[in-house]
Amino acid sequence: MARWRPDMKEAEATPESLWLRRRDFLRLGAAGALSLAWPGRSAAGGPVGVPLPVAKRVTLAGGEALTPWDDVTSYNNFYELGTDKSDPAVRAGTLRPRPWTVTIDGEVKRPLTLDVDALWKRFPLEERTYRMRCVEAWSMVIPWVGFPLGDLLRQVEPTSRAKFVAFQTLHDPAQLPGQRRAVLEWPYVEGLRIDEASHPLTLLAVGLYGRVLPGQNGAPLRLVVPWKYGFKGVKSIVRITLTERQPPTSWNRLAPREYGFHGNVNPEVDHPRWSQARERRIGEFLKRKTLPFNGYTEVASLYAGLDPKALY
Ligand SMILES: Nc1nc2c(c(=O)[nH]1)N[C@H]1C(S)=C(S)[C@@H](COP(=O)(O)O)O[C@H]1N2
Ligand SMILES: [Mo]
Repeated sequence: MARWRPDMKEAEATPESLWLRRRDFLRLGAAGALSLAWPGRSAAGGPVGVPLPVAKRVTLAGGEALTPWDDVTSYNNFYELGTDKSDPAVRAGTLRPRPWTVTIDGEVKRPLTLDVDALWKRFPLEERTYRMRCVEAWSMVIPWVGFPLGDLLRQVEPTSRAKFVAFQTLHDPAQLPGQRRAVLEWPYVEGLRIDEASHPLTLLAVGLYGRVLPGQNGAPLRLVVPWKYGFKGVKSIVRITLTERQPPTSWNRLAPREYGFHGNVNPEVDHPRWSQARERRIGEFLKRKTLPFNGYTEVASLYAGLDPKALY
């Protein structure tokens, strides 16, 4: 099978599963047809890849300018594809995000195992433009395409014992050669409390800029939690497990003094080795102030009574 590239023509990529069929157009109506036309501007450096049917657009970044496609897809953290920011874009060709199976299991009444394209087709896709803040004090504004994780959780019907949601990245050193080195314990794992996972801002993303996710950004399915540091946004997910106990998380396991379970953006709590008060927006020269919860203060009620240090 040909190596999967984000700029593949529909006909070269996994057939059928990625094609927009006539009934998708009919279901989506005018909004769907418009969204297909929109990302089609193919100016140099613009979005490439298979278009996704976006049913709705929501901008939640206070009118701040989008980070260009080129930056979003060439300055990445994805240690399974190398530890330099430029590595993932160069090496993403080893990752084969189609076909791809995702399992949702654990404390649920209706566990699911299905193809990733069958999964997203259960939900109307939304474009959500979010500020994203990495723990390393850089940030971007990214138009993700995905659906609320809460919508999926409702379909699998959590049991009364479900308190947390655990996520797992693919473990396959042939596709993710960085897993041959023990920089982290593999596979990469992350977790949320179930109330965080069900919050309407929490997305499972399958695309950005209207196109399918490139490998370096966590194809075919990744988590996006805009009020938390970027490390919570686990990429290339194969399994989502609802649990009674708090699951282990990769960066917390490696350096518990530096990375908490919550990972909420908090300008007042410094990382032990640097300040979190300011950030460099990729593409800008002067640093800007970091906002509490990355500006998404509507989530503060989730943490009432919790020590702000524990937020990190
Ligand atoms: N599997 C996996 N997921 C991961 C990482 C990683 O190394 N491996 N890095 C995290 C970190 S630290 C950040 S900042 C974001 C970066 O996402 P982006 O490259 O799409 O901007 O991915 C997160 N998800
Ligand atoms: Mo990060």
